Amino acid sequence: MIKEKIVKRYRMGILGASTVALLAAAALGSTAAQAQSPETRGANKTVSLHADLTELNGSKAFGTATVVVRNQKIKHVEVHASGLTPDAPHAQHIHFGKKALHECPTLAQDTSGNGRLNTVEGIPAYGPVVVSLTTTGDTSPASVVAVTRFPVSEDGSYDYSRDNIRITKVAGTGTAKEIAHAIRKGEGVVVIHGVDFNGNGEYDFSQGKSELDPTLPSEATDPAACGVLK
Ligand SMILES: [Cu+2]
Repeated sequence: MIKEKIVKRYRMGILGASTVALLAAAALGSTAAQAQSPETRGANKTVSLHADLTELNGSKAFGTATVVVRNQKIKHVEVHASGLTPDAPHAQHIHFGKKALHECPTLAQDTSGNGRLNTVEGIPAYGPVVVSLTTTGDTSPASVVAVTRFPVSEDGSYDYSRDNIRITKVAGTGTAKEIAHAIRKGEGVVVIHGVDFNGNGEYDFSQGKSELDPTLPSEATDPAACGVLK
């Protein structure tokens, strides 16, 4: 009789423990589905991503970016930025590289040792341009320095939004499908460019020519803010 009771208690104990385990598993499952970790959401076709943009090159710029990716299209993108060089155009892109770190660079990537990061020095961290976030017209990497079609910072701020940007194939980086998948996985990086290093109120050649386009000052293309789309 005593033995039976002990066995019964033992069985109940096992049952109790396994019930708790099942409930815990169910709770974990639903949390994972809601949170959509970067690993699991690559399988989904529509994903919303967010980036907190923080300064590069001591620009004091900051902001946020939101991107909704569906299949090979950016259904919607918003960038809100402040603290930028005022009344100047700011090139902005989504960067991604297969071999990149999918991170924002630091001054450790200043390979030239001149104390500032240019756009090319940031490529090991954020990769090449895959989408140009222009206000009108082409949005491919071909528009990387289309300065007349990027947002202008009224008093250092701007609010940008655009719908239905088709992601394109980028030679040496991937197909549209691969790039869209990488962005959904959390490997895309938003970069805003344009830093008035000498504070004279305009982009000038005080820091030399842009490595992207020698007709432009380096100040016009050096990275000012950056954030990883997660
Ligand atoms: Cu860029």
